[in-house]
Amino acid sequence: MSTTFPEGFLWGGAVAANQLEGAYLEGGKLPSIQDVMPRGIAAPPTEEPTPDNLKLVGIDFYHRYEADLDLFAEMGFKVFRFSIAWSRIFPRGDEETPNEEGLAFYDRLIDAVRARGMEPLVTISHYETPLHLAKTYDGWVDRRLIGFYERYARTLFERFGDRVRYWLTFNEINAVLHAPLMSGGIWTPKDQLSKADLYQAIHHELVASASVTRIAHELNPELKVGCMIIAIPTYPLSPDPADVWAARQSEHENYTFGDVHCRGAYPGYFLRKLREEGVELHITAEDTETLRNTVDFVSFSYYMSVCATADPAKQIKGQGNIMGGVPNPTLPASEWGWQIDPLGLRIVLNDYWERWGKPLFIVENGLGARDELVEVDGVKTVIDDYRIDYLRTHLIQVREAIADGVQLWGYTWWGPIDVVSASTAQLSKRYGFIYVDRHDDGSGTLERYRKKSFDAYREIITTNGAALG
Ligand code: BGP
Repeated sequence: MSTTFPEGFLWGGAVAANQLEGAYLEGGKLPSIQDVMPRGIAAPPTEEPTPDNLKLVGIDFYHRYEADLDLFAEMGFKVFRFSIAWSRIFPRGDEETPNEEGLAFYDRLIDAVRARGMEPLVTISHYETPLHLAKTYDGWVDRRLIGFYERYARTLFERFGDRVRYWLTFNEINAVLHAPLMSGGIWTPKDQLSKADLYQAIHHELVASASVTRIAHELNPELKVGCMIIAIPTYPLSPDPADVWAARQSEHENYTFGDVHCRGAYPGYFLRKLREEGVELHITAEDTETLRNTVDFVSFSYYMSVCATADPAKQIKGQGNIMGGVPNPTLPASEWGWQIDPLGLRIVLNDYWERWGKPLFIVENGLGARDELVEVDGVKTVIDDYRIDYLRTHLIQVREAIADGVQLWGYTWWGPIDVVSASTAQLSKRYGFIYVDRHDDGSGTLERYRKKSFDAYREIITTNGAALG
């Protein structure tokens, strides 16, 4: 069967500053929340950065990006998604003027990306709120974050808007429901955080997202601004209508974010939930007006699906899955308990397209696995057939969805080079087509090696998907 990927489809890879740059205090940068999260979301943060935190060095992308971009170009990337570390631009977050050294670093990075024929796709905030904003303001619980974020985003649009067309406002914005510190910079421990504060923080982020969408369009109508959500299709555990409704309610939790971004107002089911939980959000008339600035496209990450049930006896939480949900008895799982469901990606693509009618962009998809570096004909590599299989089976479903009529702009694999994991802060949870010699104990040379999947992805890209067969 011949390829059905459209001409100009944006193939590529995605990373986040805090997971690969390292250089956590260079160029005027101050710590972000990630620099005090040595165990990811598996343990509370530390007061100060500690040497066991792998993110302080990352994979040293800050100093090695030229060579890494060469490898991405060798695979044929048409797009490279990365984030800008807020704490490089506004080190504390609440300054009046940006840090020129930070801006200059991203000038160089963006130019290097474009020089290799790749389109930059920039995440403005990817789980890396400046630490000062978290500790002093309790992150997005405080309304003043809207103003700080607007200033930060405007600075980026003004500086880079001539070279960066695609922007994402918040990585996986719905993750704040489950990981308030990582996602919302909220310093109050999760078990002490009130529903009212959590929803108020969500409201502030949604207003900020809409506001900078407007700013971007005012500055340059050519800019394309998207939201970014975790797509996690939720299936009923049984055909019992009560389970079907439980699944729908869980989908609603995540739909809320896309509904506001695409329709410009809160959906009725969310307002009902607030009423029932006794939460009264502080929404100004100006907020309501601002929310009307809807996004140009919807981007999402997709790793797995889950199930839901109304039966309390069957409410088992899947291992390693940050969004909760009951494991699906019909699916295999990764070593970290993330269930593998290629068809779920076709389901999500159809669902989002039908629901919102906006162009879609898959900005994360991938498999975290333990890899073994071996030598084949004198060359060090990893025989990662499991990763190739994940890639191929998911892309085949993407192709099906495109044939179903879904408008999809592109696909960026998560972590095309091994990076530090967001949820566990390990390096042993590898996603890359490129192996990085660095380990959980901090040892390693940081050398890079092409895995078997490197060639597989290159072939898929260079044939615009025809190599999928
Ligand atoms: C998403 C994040 C990424 C990334 C990915 C894989 O939730 O946006 O930052 O890390 O998941 O997750 P992990 O690194 O926890 O395996």
